Amino acid sequence: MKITFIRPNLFDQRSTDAMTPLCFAILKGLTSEKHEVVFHDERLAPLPVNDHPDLVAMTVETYTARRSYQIAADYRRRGVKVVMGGYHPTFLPEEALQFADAIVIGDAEAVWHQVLEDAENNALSPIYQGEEFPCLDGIKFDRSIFQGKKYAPVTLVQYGRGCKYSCDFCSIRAFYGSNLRQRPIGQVIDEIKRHAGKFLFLVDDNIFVNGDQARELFEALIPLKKKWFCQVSIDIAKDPELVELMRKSGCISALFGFESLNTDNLKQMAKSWNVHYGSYGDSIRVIQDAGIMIYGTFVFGYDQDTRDSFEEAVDFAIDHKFYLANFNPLTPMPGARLYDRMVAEGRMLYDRWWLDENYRYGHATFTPLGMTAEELTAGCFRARRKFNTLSSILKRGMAWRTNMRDVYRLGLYWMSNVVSRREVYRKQDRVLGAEDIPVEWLDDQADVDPLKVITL
Ligand code: B12
Ligand code: SF4
Repeated sequence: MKITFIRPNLFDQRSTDAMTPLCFAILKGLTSEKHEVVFHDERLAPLPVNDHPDLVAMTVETYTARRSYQIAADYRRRGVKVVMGGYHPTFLPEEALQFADAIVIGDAEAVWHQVLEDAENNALSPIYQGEEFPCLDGIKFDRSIFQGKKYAPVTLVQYGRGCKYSCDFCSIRAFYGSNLRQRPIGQVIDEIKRHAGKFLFLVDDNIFVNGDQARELFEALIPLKKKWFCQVSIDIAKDPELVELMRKSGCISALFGFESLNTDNLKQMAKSWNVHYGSYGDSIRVIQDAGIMIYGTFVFGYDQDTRDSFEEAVDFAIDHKFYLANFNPLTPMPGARLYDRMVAEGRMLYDRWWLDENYRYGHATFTPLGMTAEELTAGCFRARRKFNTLSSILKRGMAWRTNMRDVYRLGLYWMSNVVSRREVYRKQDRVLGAEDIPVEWLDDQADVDPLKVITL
């Protein structure tokens, strides 16, 4: 079969910060050599016109759902079968099935061979779902499909899946539940030795799932002399020795979800543990003393937030000389507990914001209690702009222990801040998907009753 893999963008436009989508390295690794595979990443180049493979496989996230459905509709109009997988079809299978011939729920590893066999026999089932979470031992990443494409010069590597925490807004917990899986460390190290350049992004949802495993991973990374980034829960700061080991193993920056400076908000989102082992100030000190640059993320719109919360958070991030920071309106994602609560409380502004032609990227999707939805949108955009002003970049840059510690950090600091500043303006206020495709396409393409509930 001829198979086209597609990574849709949020909008019908190119991005400047695209990274290799690991799910396609996995799918390629699972696909027999007898099939001819072509891969298109819409963030890098426009999709080909009149492509006519036997099967299209797309990865779909909530923010890319509208664009994915538009692309799928175009292929299906020409009689090409489309299979979708990833977060969004997993959470909303009945919606995705209006636009795909088949969907894969959850991880691909256990079912992809069956999808291919059924597609070859022209006998696709609507839904594929593995019986349990597949073991990650032996997983093969075939990165050959990324060759010749202009991705950011960083190698994405996955050690494990899932998170030990359960924040109410989070898609990870909704996707993996309490399941935590790690690959054998030897396999991760071999893969890095074979494929990675100088910079790695360990894409685990939380690299600090448990202290012993993190220690073992960091120790194994030391001899490789790589520079790496990750996402980690801030409770790692309770163990300064482990943080020091993290730095020694090459970690130069880590993303921490601070989310809010208000403890009642943290409680509401089930993230009180953020300040359980030490105040933010104490944790930041441990991390920055070790030389790790902090990428802090904040959300606004929980019940205790007011119009003053934005300024407070952005000043906090600038004063603590964060390497990068993001200030997002809290956005209820289907599948997450927060979404169900907002729907139950009648606070959502759209039926399905991710498909709505009136929704704009960066805008509030629900009515907060402490301000209006417009104030929430404006406050986040203001905070992002303030954090990315030249004076803020210069002020934050003057940090000898972290952002100016060595040539790698300094280079990364400036490059990332320039990109971040540009991205703030590029995405804000944009309609998701291609703007010139009218909203009626949703009804036109629906060949399944949207209200039909599929029993999984
Ligand atoms: C690294 C990363 C990024 C990187 C880019 C990564 C890249 N390659 O381009 C950056 C930082 C740029 C980024 C940006 C964004 N991201 Co991001 N990102 C991630 C992260 C941490 C890892 C992705 C990864 O490599 N996963 C490893 C692969 C192997 O897992 P996977 O993609 O889930 O694939 C498996 C299954 O899902 C399934 N599968 C997936 N697709 C398909 C397709 C088919 C056909 C099949 C059969 C199976 C299948 O099989 C795979 C193997 O088992 C994920 C969290 C996560 N754990 O996935 C968030 C995540 C995907 N991102 C998320 C979001 C929201 C975004 C942004 C929209 C944020 C924003 N507000 O701007 C942007 C979008 C940018 C864009 N242009 O699209 C959310 C999506 C939530 C949702 N419900 O859709 C996630 C889940 C984070 C979270 N905590 O909620 N992201
Ligand atoms: S710590 Fe991060 S990955 Fe874990 S549940 Fe909370 S938001 Fe999700």
